[in-house]
Amino acid sequence: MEKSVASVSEAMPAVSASARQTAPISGADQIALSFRRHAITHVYLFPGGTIAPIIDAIETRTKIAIVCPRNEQGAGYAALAHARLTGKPGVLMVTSGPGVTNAVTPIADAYYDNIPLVVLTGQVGTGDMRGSVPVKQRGFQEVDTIDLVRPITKAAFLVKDARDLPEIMDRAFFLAQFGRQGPVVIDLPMNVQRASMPADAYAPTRPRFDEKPKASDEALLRLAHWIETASRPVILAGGGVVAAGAHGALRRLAERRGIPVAMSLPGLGAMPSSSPLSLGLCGYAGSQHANLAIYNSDLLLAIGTTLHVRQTGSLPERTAPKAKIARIDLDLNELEHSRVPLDLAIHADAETALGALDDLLARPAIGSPRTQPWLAAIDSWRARFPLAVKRNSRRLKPQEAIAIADRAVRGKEIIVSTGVGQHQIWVPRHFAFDYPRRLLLTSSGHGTMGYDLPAAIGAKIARPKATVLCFVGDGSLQMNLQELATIAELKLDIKIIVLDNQALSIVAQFQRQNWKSHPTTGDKRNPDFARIARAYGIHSVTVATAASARKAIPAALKRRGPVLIHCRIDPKEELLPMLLGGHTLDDMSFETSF
Ligand SMILES: Cc1ncc(C[n+]2csc(CCOP(=O)(O)OP(=O)(O)O)c2C)c(N)n1
Repeated sequence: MEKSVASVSEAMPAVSASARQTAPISGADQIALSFRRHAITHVYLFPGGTIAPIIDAIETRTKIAIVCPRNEQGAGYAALAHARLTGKPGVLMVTSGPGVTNAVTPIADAYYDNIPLVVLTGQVGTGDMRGSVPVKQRGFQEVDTIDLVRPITKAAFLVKDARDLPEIMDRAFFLAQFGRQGPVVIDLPMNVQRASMPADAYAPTRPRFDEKPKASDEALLRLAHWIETASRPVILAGGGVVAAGAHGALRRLAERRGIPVAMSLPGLGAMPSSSPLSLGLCGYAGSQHANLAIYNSDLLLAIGTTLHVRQTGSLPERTAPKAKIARIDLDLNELEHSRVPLDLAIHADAETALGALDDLLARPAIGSPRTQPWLAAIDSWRARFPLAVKRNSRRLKPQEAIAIADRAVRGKEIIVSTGVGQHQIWVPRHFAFDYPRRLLLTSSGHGTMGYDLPAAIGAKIARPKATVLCFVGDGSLQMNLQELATIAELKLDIKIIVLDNQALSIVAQFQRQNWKSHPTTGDKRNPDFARIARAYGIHSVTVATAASARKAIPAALKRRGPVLIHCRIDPKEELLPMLLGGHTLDDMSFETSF
């Protein structure tokens, strides 16, 4: 990591009182100053001419660490992971034109998964911008950044006058963190970065974080009554529970009232996998017992979750047909436009609402007897529809590789990142999560292959002491394979477990299920990933059977430094059960499509 750290002393001209009146500073220096105001320790960037002034200001006049992956997407996902793990906005910097277009995907991820991110984009000088003239381009590498990112950001600013910079920077940091978190883009023309201005022209005012919305007493009372009288309650916990730090309040509620908890992908770990009340992942790739519980519930309480198609299936009105449905969310728009019809909408952040609810509820003994028959019914479904691995070939099963890794790292602080595909779902099914000791980083709303490796990089930089595991499919790995170079260069102790089925397998399965045809685009002849890792200077091993995996995976995970474990898994293993389109949650498919 040392290589990327700018270690020159922090001699910002603007902070010296004597220099204040006299020495003007540049727009780029103003940006570095605002990083300091917001206690930014790391910026993730890929360089280019139009952000060179800011890079110079950071490198030569601050102690901020610059992390420079191998392309903008890599920098973006690393910044997202850093933000998730520190709770503070990640900072991404990219150059104009191709730098911006490469960054669009991680910006979209930040938007859909509510991750605070401040993105500084270089831009050609204001005199070179095409403005409203009907030509494609005036400046070299000019692109309409603001128009490109507007629908996937909380706000996007084009700064035309350097004197506006400090205030816009403060607003960006405020907006990224306030309410439902997300990305903010600041587009910075070259001449604005280079303009000089008086250092003392800006007196920062501390933006006041507006109070969190507070649930109405009446709504909470109604919900408390429903909880006290329900016989078959289920909680569906989403990313909002994790983001609000409401996992403690959620666990108290579930344990005191004996309420089982199903989770969305971003909500995983809100209830520990080891708890008998955890139903794990629900929805299209959840378990049949979690989905049966939701479907048969008489009270469904959805907290901090969008209830989108991946959680409910394609028939939202029939998600929980026998239940009263209550929903707690920070985002009023989500409540007003809920996909699933609601009986009660509570506009509040998860922690505040659950705290207030706790005060209202009477205190029964742990594991309320009222729900005992319901928990027993769920347990019988759990036994009837296990997420077991079928031993039908000698080949290593992906589920086994994941379970072996899970056991090998018990007792440690674990951060797991994944790509997108079957492996992204096998991980929650076979690896135990328990937020914040064992947490999952994955691209949920945007579902982006290639999130895996760079997210692991940001995670290891943000939490150097944690064990970072990256479970990645062969397809996802190749989206940002170049980031092996960043891992090797920064000597990041990341363990990469490649679940190689020689296919873009989840899409191939989808094609077979729906069109009964052989999906040739899904078949991939892969390189030897272990040799590729070695070429980057990363230790690697290959396993192809369960017996070899049981020895080699724990041994490889014990090594210090980066390791790539190439698991050649059974290419015929499918993601089952799965909820198909047009089916309700009680009716998952268990049938192979081969
Ligand atoms: C950037 C991007 N392009 C395309 C897709 C569509 N897609 C989703 S999963 C997938 C295949 C993933 O393959 P792999 O990483 O090998 O995972 P597997 O399903 O084999 O576990 C594809 C093509 C996507 N999610 N992201």
